[in-house]
Amino acid sequence: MNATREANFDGLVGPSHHYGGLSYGNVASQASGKSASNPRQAALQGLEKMWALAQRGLLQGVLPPQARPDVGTLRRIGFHGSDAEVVQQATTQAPSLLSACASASSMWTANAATVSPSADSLDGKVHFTPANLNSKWHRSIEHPFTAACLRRIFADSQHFTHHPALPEHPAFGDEGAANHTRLCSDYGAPGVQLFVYGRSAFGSEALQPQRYPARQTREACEALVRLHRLPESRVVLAQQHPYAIDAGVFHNDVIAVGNRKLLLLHQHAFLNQPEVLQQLRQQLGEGVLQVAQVDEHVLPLEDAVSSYLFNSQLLTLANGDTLLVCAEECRANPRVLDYLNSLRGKLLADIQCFDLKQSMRNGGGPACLRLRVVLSADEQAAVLPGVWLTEVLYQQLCGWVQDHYRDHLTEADLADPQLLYESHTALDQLTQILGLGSLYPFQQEPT
Ligand code: SUG
Repeated sequence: MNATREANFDGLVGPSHHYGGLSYGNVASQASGKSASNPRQAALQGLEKMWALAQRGLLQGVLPPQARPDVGTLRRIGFHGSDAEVVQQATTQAPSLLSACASASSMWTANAATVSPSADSLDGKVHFTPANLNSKWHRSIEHPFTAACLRRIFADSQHFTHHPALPEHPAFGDEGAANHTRLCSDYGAPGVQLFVYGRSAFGSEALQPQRYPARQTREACEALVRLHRLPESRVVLAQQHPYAIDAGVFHNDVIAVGNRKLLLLHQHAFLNQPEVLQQLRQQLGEGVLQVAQVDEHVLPLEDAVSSYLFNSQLLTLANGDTLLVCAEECRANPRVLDYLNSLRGKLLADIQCFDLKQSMRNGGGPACLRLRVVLSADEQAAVLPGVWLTEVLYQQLCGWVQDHYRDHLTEADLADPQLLYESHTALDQLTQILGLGSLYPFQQEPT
């Protein structure tokens, strides 16, 4: 029996979850901007998905939210005094900066890092590189905590290698696993890693997006391949289709999802798509890759973006069957539903839908909420045990959310220093629940 499995580490939604309209090019974030959110419901929706998947026998982990508002960053840009004074000054002088520093965006852990399994790396280690996320300021402040958190959870240097985030310059724009797909015949066997970029910093793509920014660069992908010690013969680099970016596909995981041998994607996922697919087929070996391509006339890009079909999770159940986990929005769209029903019983053994509206309204579907980490049995045993979702932990976390989270939050509420204190109290308790030890800056310095 092969004990190597894929674990999904979902981000717990933080207490300051709100709609800041912060992500230009992410149509849901732009459309929801300034409306009221419900952080409690958001966190519970995420936990419900995690627990449902754990109950299906999948390896499910939890990653903690970041401390927000990020008073350290607000101090770095000149606000000063006590935490309450910092928040108060930012409220009056620069409310949009306060909103950015209060974003709960670390919940989308598909953007936390790029992870390569040990079966693929030449040195036999699991490699982690936190994403610098430098295309959006509110996300560019995530990586220092992400790095600390991943180092704490995957601490054993015999198995895990941690790299710092790539240089913080647009030339190395890196959005993490959202633009990275690993395909393989079996989790424990060497796989092929597909890295997707939207632009080259030093090259010149003939075709570029015209409307929305391309977040990931080719240079970042190449750096990750080198850092993670991946053999060139098992790596494919592909340019995301500029039309897709302009239609609101700001990450590749909004237009393609792959797991093991199966790649589900839209016709306009990549530029030169037939060549990309041919390269993948060649590298994986004859007859391994199964491609389910959805053409524009079956499912226009607009429906793909509004339903987030391709932001589904493809998961392998214990009996080898494939489960597709999608957002409720897929069931509500007749074209998507027809398409999904056509796959049921063929490529997909089962389909499970979740209500993730709180996250979806900021452009985060099921796959955005999780970071995949393929782990051998020894590597699984080396993970900090408190982050694995058990029934006890699930109940504890639901109670913790009920105790500490508000059920209504607008941008105006970010001005309330009480929100920051509530959040610190909650996160302090969370580190105890998960057995993380002191991890947050507010736990280390007097405030
Ligand atoms: O980076 N939204 C996130 C959504 C990330 C989704 N992740 C993946 N596709 N993997 C983003 O655009 C919106 C925050 C706001 O507007 O309040 C935001 O950051």
